[in-house]
Amino acid sequence: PVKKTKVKADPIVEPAVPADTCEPCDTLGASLARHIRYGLCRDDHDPEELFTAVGKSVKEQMLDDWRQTRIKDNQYQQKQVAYLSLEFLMGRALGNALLSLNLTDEAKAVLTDYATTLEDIEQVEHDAGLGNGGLGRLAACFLDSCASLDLSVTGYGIRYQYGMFMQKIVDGYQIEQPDRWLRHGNPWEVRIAHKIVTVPFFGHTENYVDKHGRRHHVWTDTQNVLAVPYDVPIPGFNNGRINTLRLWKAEANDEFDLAEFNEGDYAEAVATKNLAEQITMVLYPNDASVNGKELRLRQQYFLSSASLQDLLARYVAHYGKDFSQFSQHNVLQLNDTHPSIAVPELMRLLLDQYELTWDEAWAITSESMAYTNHTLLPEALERWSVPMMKYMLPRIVEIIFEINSRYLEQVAHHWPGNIEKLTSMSIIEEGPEQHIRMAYLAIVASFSVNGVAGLHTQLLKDGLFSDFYQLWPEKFNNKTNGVTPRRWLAYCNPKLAGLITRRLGKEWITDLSRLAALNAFTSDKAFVKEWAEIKLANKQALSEFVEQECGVKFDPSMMFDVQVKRIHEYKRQLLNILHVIHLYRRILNGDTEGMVPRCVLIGGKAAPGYAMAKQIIKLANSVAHMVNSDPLVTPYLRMAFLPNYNVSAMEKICPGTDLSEQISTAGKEASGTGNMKFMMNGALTIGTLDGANIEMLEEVGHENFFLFGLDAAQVAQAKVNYQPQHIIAQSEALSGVMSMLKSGHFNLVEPGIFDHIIASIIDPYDQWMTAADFESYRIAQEKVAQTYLDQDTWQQISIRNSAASGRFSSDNTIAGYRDDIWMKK
Ligand code: B1H
Repeated sequence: PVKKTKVKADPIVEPAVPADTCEPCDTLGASLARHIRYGLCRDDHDPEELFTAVGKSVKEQMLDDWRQTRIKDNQYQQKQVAYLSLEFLMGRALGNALLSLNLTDEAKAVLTDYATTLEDIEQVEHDAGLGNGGLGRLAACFLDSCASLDLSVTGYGIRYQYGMFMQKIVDGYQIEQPDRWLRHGNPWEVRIAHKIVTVPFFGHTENYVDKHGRRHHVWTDTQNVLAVPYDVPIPGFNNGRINTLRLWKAEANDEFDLAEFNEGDYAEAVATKNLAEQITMVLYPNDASVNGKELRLRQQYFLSSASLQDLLARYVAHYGKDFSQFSQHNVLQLNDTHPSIAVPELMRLLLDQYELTWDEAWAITSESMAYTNHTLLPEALERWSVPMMKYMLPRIVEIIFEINSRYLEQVAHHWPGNIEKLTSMSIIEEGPEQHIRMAYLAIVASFSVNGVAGLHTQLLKDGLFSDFYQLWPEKFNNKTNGVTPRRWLAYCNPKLAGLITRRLGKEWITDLSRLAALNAFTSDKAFVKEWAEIKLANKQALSEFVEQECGVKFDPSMMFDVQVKRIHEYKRQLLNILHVIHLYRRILNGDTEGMVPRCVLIGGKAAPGYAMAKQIIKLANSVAHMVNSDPLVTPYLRMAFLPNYNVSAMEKICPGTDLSEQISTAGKEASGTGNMKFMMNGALTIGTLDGANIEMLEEVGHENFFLFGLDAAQVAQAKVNYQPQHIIAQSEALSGVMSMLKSGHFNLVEPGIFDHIIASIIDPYDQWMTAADFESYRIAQEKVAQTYLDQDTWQQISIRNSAASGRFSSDNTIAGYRDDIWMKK
């Protein structure tokens, strides 16, 4: 059957009657009482149920504003932005929602009636871990900033049944467990059954010429999957705007295999429907590396198609089928190439469903797509096999080839006679099997291509995408990442936020540049004292958390030295561990002169298939074990590996950190965002000239930042003739560390388990150049210790770091996206 879904112009009707004539929403207290009395159906309830009732009550407080926001935005008074992302690492929502709605005090008061505290209820909420790390958390910070800046931005993502896996540590090894975050339901989401769309897969294409001589394409015999939207409210900060995060769930449609059905295989026929629902079952847990699995491509297409159909239906409801205005009113921001299959999908919908011409469709597509690149690492660049894609999405492949052939004409025009350019710049990579280069597809179709920090964007222009930069310099721009000051200061560090507000007023919460005024207080003794006391109290709280999670006692009088992020060789947790071993050796040798007692915390998840990252976790745990079990060592040094690092853990960690470790090999970390959270909360940074560190250093000044290591250019240089063995031989400290590692001191009962790690350090092809930066890191760490000994100076530098963090508010970043990309023209 030739399937051609009729496009129904579904006018968006918001019946005025109910909301305008019924009683206004209950107070939070009344609403909670109602949920507990009528929502739980029984009198005994566990903490999860109480949390659910609280969440539903808080959601109710948003419903009127949510509706008003939706009605207003359906008028297209401002440009509509769709932020497409395979990841939204939201974390917990309760505390943040209360802060945004200015309901925190009311909630605290209400909960006293239930013999509990807001804090206890907040801890019950399961993190929404729908992301891997920085890229997913950035999307979450952006949603907060967009709503707070009163921008009409909808996040489109996937409602994974299982988010980022839970990490357990057993005998020092990472064990992955499923994250059943929806087990107790999700009070924030609303299933919107009347906005379900259908996403096609498989089948084949046919084309024919009609009596007017027009060629038509049909993609037929498809297997269709339902995409069901679940909406989550995104409240702006105290401004009445409630934006939407629309997460798609895959469900089977009601088309059964009738033959099977009638042959009596009823159960079999129904069971095959599970295949459809697999699409949104689980988040792929690879950070900064691709997983070429077919199911991942299905997720990407599912998200892209559902979101575009949604967007187009909404547009048609308001403007009818005149798409000439589309790009004036809509923009799609692609969070890396993961949703870049939206490019040919938008073409397909415009060509095949709405019957536009190629030129019309291409004008619309290329004027509405914008692409953000998040990494230069070759292992993270997506390439999809053409045969696989042909089988799964035949019509999409036809469109990609057509885009490519038209685009290559431009390349040929720009570089006449240069066949090599045609090959190297083609969207299709030739080889034993053809592949689609998704980044090239995204660049060709986008009017904006941005990197996520100054250095990163420069490296894109000079290296990875230099040909494209020559062809279309105007497309390229930088948008340095940021983090939301609501969650990452106001909410997670109430003590420090309170002090800042008492001195500066509360405007900093929506204008973080105001923190610069803190510099004036560095000579105010009482202020500095209070600043230090707050850090100490936060360290006390963090030490309780560490003891509970790791069973290791961190003494708040010691320096808290923290590295939490995904485990990856380029992030060089290994360098940190080598330094711990160095300190450990010094203590064993009685060389404790000038040493500052420190507690080193490392946390992060390794991709389940990343063997080296998993060995690094084991090494961290083994070293921690040796350090912590020697009473001669623990007065000077303690170490813990924190299991299951996630958003809510960071909310406890960053307020209590003295020293933030941002020690990636220069040129490898596109931006980093944890670095900014620590800085806002007054941590000092030890770091390389990489990613956004460079801009942090620019803001705070060299005297307030512990810089070390090769820069990106030097890394490229040093690679040519890298001799780690030689470097090790020249460093007494590193030689000592290496011999201790080799001696098996940390793996007495498991001989050989660290051989790969040792080999990687002495490998002349070690891309991450751990040995090259060791000495300079060690010296920078000595400077850290010296500085820490003078607590007055340390606290002043801490204040200066907070004061200089204003630029790294995601409000600032989003203002840039708004002005330079979304509202351009
Ligand atoms: C970042 C990723 C990423 N860059 C592939 N790339 C993924 C790549 O599931 N996958 O296939 C998942 C994630 N993530 C990070 O983005 C960068 O490493 C950080 O430096 C940066 O701060 C962050 C946000 O821009």
